[in-house]
Amino acid sequence: MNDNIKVSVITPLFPNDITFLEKCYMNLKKQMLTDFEWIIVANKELNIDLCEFKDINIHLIQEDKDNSTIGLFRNIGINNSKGKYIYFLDVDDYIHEHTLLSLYTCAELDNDTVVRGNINYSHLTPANNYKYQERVDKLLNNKYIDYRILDLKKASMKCINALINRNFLEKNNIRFNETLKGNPDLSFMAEIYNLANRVIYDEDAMYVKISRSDTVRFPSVTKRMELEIVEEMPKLYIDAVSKIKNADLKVKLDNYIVKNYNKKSEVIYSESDIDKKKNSLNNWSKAFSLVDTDVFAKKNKKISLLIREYESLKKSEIDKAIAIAEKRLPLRKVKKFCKSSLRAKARTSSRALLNQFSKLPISENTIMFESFLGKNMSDSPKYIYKYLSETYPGKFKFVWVFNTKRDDLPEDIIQVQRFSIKHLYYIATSKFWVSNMRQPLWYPKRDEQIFLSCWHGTPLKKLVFDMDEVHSASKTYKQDFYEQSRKWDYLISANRYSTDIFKSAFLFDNPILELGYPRNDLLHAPNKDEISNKLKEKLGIPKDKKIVCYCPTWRDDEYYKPGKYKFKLALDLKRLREELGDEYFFILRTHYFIADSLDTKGLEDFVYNASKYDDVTELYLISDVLITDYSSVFFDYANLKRPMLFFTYDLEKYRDTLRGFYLDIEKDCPGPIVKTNTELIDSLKNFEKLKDDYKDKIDQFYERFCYLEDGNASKRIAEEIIVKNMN
Ligand code: C2G
Repeated sequence: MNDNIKVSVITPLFPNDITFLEKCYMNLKKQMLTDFEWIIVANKELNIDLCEFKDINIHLIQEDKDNSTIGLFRNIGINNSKGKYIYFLDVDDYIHEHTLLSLYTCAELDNDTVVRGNINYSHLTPANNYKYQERVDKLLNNKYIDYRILDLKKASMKCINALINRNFLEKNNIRFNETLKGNPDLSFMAEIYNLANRVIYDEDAMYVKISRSDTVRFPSVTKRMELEIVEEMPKLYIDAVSKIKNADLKVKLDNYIVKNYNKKSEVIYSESDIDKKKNSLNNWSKAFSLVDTDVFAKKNKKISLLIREYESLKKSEIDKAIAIAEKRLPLRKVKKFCKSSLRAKARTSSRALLNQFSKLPISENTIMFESFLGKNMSDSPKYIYKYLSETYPGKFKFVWVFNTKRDDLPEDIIQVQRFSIKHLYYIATSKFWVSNMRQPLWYPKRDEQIFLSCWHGTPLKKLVFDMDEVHSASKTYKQDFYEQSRKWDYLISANRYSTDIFKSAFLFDNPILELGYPRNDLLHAPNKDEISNKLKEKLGIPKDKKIVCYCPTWRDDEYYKPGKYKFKLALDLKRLREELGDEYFFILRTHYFIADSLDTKGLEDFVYNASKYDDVTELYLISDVLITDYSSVFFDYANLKRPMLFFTYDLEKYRDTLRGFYLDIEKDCPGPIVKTNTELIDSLKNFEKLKDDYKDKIDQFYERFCYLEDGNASKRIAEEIIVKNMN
């Protein structure tokens, strides 16, 4: 043992883990405990470049091993470690700055063999350490660290965030089971707990187990080996039981195997090959022969079928267990359906109905349109519909999906209520889907159908697989997106910049139609001024003032629930009216995710709330200046070559924590970045100067992003994808 190395931190590294290495290094670099070594164990063929990682003592071990397992790599780490204590850290997880020092300090108090810290589960890396300032202060001032003795019945069986005395492992020759493909922690920790005279618990030594946001490209070992891990559970349990005598631990292990059999039943019995299924059940039978009978009864006293299943397995009556499971599992599904929410019930029923409708013939001339999840009739779907309706009257059946019934639609539209039976019918039988958003995961798409995805903007904000962490409400955003976008046959792009981003951000490899945005055709209409005047009359917008259109985006971390986001207006409307009311009139429009409504009472002579107005393109047309923040609206508004302002009062947070951008907005955006109402008022008070200052930048911006827009994008895309493909 090398005296000045207090802890050996061991990290197994597999090919999908490389992307997390630097972040893990940065995390360890911040540790308050400094004299530790970081042992990284990987396969020989993995190309690992550590030359930038200079600030900590790293020991990279690369072995030429076939079917390397987590257990094997951790054992190699232990065999090559020099620290007094061993500590396991998974490369994609996070430990607070004080964690190692806190555990080490606790262990050294009474020279204990095992100290466990706390484990928190999250999909986000903690932004700071504030919560543990008191613990940090105690450590800095060598004050007593309070800990408690851990009740083994409550002890975590994970090896992460446990500081283990290395001599204790050597003396008892404790190592991981290297043959197990999944996580071998159970038997390793069971043996340690069984032999240790006590286990202490340091609640403030926090370890954050981070769920990977990108399991498509970087699935963890447990994600990749899901089926093998279930298959191995009986072996892992039997291995663990063979290493212990402690009664509390035996109860814990029994609960583990019984709970997992129940939880993974669908997986276990889904094996179609009967011999494989019986072989797997034989392993469960061997495991159950070791389980104390009363554990079954206690665990699932209500589910008599399940207990009979256990008992059959315990007596190795495999056929009988299968027969019982074939009754129990469908019953469990029905019970789950009955207990599920109305929404979940609707989804299950919809899937069943869709399966029936999918047996019907495809309707070759039917096009199903949807914009912003049924919220309105707008965006590129609207302009593709408009082109086809005007050019080919009577040729197509136009189905539009809305959340609420409308009475202002053109004659040739069939409207359906989103998720109604009629809607399900058209999902299953329409030849074409034209939508600008992701469709629900449960939509089945038939090979004969063509999904034209319009998407909804040239991106400024980092998207999907280009994002690091996901702060928005949906934690499975990346894998959901990947699954949904595999059903898109075509994706529209307004420019080369978007095409390149969509390929990387969406991992999209179907055809991208770089033909301009149909939704911007209106901005190039030959009679756009006449249309603008008519719109102002329709909306009661004054013609004798300059019109400002304020279109902010949403904030990923400010939400009530998925799809329902908060918005706090940062514009001081009263002050703006005082200072600009003679010259300007404001149109306000919140993003379609925003659930909050704007309070414009008493300001009707200065403000029009257009948040519910269908088509933002029409609002661009009647506006002399756009104000936005990080919304993609400005790429479209740039088609008009009119001035715009960027009211980015939360720029640091939005850019540096929430999303990140593809552009340097301070350098690339064709308008001033303003942070306060005062700055905004000053810019608008100097409107002519604003126009002159940014004229060149607006022209350059137009050349870079609007060069394909000529008022005929709808035509090009409708002809290419719909007219040509209609049989
Ligand atoms: N939008 C709108 N009103 C707003 C904001 C946005 O009508 N106040 C519409 C615009 O058509 C805009 C689109 O919604 O182009 C997307 O809005 P963003 O604010 O850009 O945000 P998001 O929905 O996250 O889409 O590639 C585009 C990105 O995916 C951004």
